[in-house]
Amino acid sequence: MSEEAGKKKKYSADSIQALEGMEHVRMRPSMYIGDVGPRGLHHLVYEVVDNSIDEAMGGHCDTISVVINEDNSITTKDNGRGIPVDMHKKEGISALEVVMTKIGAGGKFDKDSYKVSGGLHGVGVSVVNALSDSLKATVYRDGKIWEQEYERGKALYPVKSVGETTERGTMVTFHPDDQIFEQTIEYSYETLSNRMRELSFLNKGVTISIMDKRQKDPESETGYVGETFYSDEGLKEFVTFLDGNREQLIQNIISIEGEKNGIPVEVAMVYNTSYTENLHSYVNNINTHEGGTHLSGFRRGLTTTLKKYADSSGMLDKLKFEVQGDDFREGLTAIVSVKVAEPQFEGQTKTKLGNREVSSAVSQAVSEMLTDYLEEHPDDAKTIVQKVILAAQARHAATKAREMVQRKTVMSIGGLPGKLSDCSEQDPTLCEVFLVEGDSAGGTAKQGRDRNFQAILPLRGKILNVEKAMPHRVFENEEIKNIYTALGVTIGTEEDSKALNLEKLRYHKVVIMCDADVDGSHIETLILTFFYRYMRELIEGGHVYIATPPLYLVKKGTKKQYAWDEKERDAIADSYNGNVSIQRYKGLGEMNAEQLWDTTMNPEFRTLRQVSIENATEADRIFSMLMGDEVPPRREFIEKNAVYANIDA
Ligand code: 0RA
Repeated sequence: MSEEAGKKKKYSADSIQALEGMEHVRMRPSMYIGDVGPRGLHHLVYEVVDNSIDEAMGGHCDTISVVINEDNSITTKDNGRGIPVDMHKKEGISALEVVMTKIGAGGKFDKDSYKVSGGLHGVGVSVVNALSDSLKATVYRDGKIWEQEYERGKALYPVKSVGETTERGTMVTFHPDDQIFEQTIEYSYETLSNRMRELSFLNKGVTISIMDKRQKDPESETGYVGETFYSDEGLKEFVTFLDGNREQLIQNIISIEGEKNGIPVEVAMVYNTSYTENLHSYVNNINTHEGGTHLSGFRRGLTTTLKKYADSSGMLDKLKFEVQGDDFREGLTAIVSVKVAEPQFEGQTKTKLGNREVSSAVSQAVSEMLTDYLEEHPDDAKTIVQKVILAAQARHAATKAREMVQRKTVMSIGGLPGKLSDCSEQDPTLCEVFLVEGDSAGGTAKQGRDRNFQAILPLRGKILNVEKAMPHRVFENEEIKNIYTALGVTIGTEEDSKALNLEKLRYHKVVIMCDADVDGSHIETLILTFFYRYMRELIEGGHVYIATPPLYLVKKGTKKQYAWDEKERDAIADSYNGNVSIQRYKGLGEMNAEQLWDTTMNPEFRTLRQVSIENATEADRIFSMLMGDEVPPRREFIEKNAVYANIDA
């Protein structure tokens, strides 16, 4: 601590830059802590505690305490390594001062020790410092006690040693600035203690205590209101805590803790006798209220595993309808917690995990743990499958009632949908129907077709995503009702309300014709998903096809040729010796009736792709995996499973 002069110079030069950052935090606090109401106020505590949790996760700390002082200042203390106090090479000041006064210094300087507890928080202790009218940092490290104080983020003096110690750790006392938190600086004991309890479940083995010096409690050891949380079994105990008032259906809480593809995954789950699904998910200790990839991975793992078990157990044999994803989650309480190095948060409240890779990690972990559990606990396995069957039956009964009503209106009122332009041929084996996206393209197709054997059914915009909808909603959907009626298929027997009767199928080719763009492929996917879930027999029977409109028209003088991809386009342009005009078709609507007939509908020249289900179980897995997910992977699946064949050649 010599060379006072040189240090001072450097110190003040650096502090200009630092203060700019700190000033920005004070100018735009919401950017850093969400808001300046009670939420943001409590966020300050979480931010500091997150750093302590970080130490705990690294195995350096096992005790954290939080005290609400009489004046609503907060004191946190941990027995971690202590914030380093040595000279920071680049900044020329104590590392402690860097951590406390530099925005974005975060905590860790070495990139290797990635900060996982941060996530939504993780803006750094310096933000807390900037938003406090006073803060004092005390570090117990290398046998000494070090100290520095700040006001609104400005250091009052260089870091100094104030004594000796055998302890290790960090203590921070801060008082929120009422110039920033104008509404209130009053901390809620409930809010903070709930969060500390949650953190203790999420980080087993760490003792987290909270004490409120504003409230006396003669009964307690400390004389104040307070609690100490410690969880030996982590999420298992969390589930027990959540399900405290419910009746457990199986013997144990099923749990897993492990790493998959470098992603730490922890799951605990149990079934109870209720009918509700109770799922909670966390990323880096942050509650992801909107779910995300980890949760969808969990659902997928659960469904796949239970379904596989149920199928092989033979218990579903007598069941005449399919068991659905929801059926597996009735009465389920589960917590999924993952640690992700670079979490991407999406959604309205930025609490939805977007990282794709997490989904398969969680799903794999759940599959493995559940498979083992079911094998080792056959009684529980049976109980779960029975519960699933009951759930499916209850859902089925409710739906069936609705379907009966629908069937009357859909099937027996008779007549074909008004929007259908039918063909004149009576032999279904010779007939084709084109399902066309949008009314205008439908009009073009109607003009361009051969009305002898080609029928057109325009569909309005995006059809219902049946993966997300309850079955009764599906049967209520106008476009879907039209498809049923136009095709002439009937659904439902006494035993199986979804079974499809193809005897009266009016067209043996059902052709999906959509724009060759993103929207078009989305609609194509939605229609295929509907066929897959509700008319699988139609696909299995080889009746479903995808039309392939061209992407380009290459013209030179009177010569013209269509191209279905860039390579073909360039080849044609080359063969015309350049100087061509190229039209890019963005949609079917850009083609006239003749062009549409020539390229896409005329059996002599068109290329249809036949949709097949090569591997039904794999298809099922993929479709269910994509429940509620975005389109691209689904499209990939379809692309892979659509057999590319010029069936008319
Ligand atoms: C920077 C680097 C290291 C630890 C910390 C900050 C740290 C920050 C806080 C805030 C509250 N408690 C904390 N504990 C640690 C790494 C220390 C090392 O490498 O020795």
